[in-house]
Amino acid sequence: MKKTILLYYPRTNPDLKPVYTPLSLLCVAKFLDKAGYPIKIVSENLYDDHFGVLKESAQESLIFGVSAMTGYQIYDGLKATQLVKQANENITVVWGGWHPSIYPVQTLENPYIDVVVRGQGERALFDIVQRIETGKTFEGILGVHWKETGKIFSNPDRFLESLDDMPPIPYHLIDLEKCLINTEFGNRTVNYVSSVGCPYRCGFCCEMSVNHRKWKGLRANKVVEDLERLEKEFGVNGVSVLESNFFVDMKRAKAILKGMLEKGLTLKLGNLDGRTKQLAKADNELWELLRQTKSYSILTGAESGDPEALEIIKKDVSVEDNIKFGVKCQQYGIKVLYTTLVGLPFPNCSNEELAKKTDKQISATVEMFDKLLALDERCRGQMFIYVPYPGTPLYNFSLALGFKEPKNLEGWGDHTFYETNTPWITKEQEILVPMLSSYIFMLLDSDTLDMIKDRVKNRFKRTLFIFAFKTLVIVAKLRWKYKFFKFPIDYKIYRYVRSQNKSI
Ligand code: B12
Ligand code: SF4
Repeated sequence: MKKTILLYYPRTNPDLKPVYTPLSLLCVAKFLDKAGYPIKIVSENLYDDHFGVLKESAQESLIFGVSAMTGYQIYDGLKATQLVKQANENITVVWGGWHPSIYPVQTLENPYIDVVVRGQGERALFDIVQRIETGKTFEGILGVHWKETGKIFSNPDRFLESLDDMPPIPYHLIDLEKCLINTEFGNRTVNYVSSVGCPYRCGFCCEMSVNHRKWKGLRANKVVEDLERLEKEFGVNGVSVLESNFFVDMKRAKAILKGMLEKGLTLKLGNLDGRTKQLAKADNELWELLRQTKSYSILTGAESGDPEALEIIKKDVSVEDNIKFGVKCQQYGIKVLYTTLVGLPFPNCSNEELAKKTDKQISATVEMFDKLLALDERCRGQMFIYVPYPGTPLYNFSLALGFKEPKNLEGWGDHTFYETNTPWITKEQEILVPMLSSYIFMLLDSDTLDMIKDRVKNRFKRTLFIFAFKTLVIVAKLRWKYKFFKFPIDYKIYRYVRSQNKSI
């Protein structure tokens, strides 16, 4: 009998319980599931006592796979790995995902980790399992680093493989009901992925070093089949498409939308990721199809209202592209989630110069948002303080400017985007940016209240909550109108209330 493949999706945020579909693990299980291996995917939202489940399942499992982005997932993933290794010292521990892909050797230097998969994991994990079963080494499995008698070995990179030759995402492996979330576009929304990679070169993004500017999209008819299955089998009414760039192949994007119409699908797509310049130039057929399928929202990295910042990022879009795109979305009734970054690392600048540049980036971005958010009150702005992520072009600039790099895997577990890591950000900027992003912009988004009010279960408390929320919306609108962000007493009260009610 085949032994169990045990997979763990660690928590991403120290304060919030995960609610997501563990997409990366469902994907790496594709071939193993097809070949009949028993697979157990564990995450905090799937099991109440998730560490208890890991401990118990470790004994009968062949392999323990962990997925990790840089940051808190490493901390939580290491806790789980130690626990599993203590329960079964013969289990092979495999780490994959973005962080191990960038730092395979440092990841393997951790005594509990045996194998690292760089990049796409579907076929690599299947091959690893086969080799363990037949007692062979991992030599020749593309994209794999491994440890043997204390020495680290590596195989060449695995370049992106077509998704068309893979089995569909095996959603049946988890209790999907526990991963359905309430979004603006459906109270039974699930995460889905239809492509991998991105051909662009943004300086803060690790796509380039992990996927080498390649992109592969699942054939349109297969995407439509997946969507049909999600709607008919699982009763899904919203699909959050989580990938780097949905719109790289416009013909494919249109064929997916046409296919949805032909099949009469009613689920709504949301968070479709795309670039403002390409979308602003897209023909009306695409926009019409987005409207007809009632596609709800596009997520785009507008990045900045400051041309100097766009230049250093090598975003290859202009502020005008961002505005043109916003106007197009407004014409076709599509909500936009705009992400932006401030506090970028310009080489050879002092901390004072960088702080001044950051102020300029904040003002220019606020000015851009003034135009973009006025187009549609559902639009959501987001502004993050730049966090250096390894494997990105801007990372080396940050090191030269005094960013202190963690020296081992445990250290990367403390590297979070919730705290400022760069020395040039001032205390005022540290308060203003999150105030704009997670308070003012959140309140200006007219969808927010509907999306979160049901999280307050008690009817009386819900009525109070709605009243308080609407009052804060008035305050936020006034602050935004006059661009007055001083004396943030309202923001401090809001943060206090939130810290006491983490479910909201
Ligand atoms: C959804 C998402 C999130 C969600 C994750 C929750 C969830 N489960 O849905 C949330 C909102 C929490 C999130 C947060 C953040 N994210 Co994010 N996120 C993504 C996004 C858009 C999709 C992830 C996804 O599901 N992809 C689909 C799956 C199938 O792909 P995958 O995860 O890459 O998995 C494949 C391989 O990596 C590998 N693999 C993965 N795990 C494993 C495990 C094993 C055992 C094996 C063998 C292989 C393997 O095989 C898989 C199949 O081929 C990616 C971009 C992207 N294109 O992936 C960014 C991305 C992962 N996020 C990123 C960042 C920077 C963040 C944030 C830090 C910043 C921010 N401002 O948002 C935060 C904080 C997270 C933290 N560390 O605490 C970066 C990662 C940088 C890094 N060094 O880790 C990415 C790559 C975006 C980017 N291009 O810069 N994110
Ligand atoms: S930021 Fe977006 S557009 Fe730029 S390289 Fe990364 S995924 Fe591509």
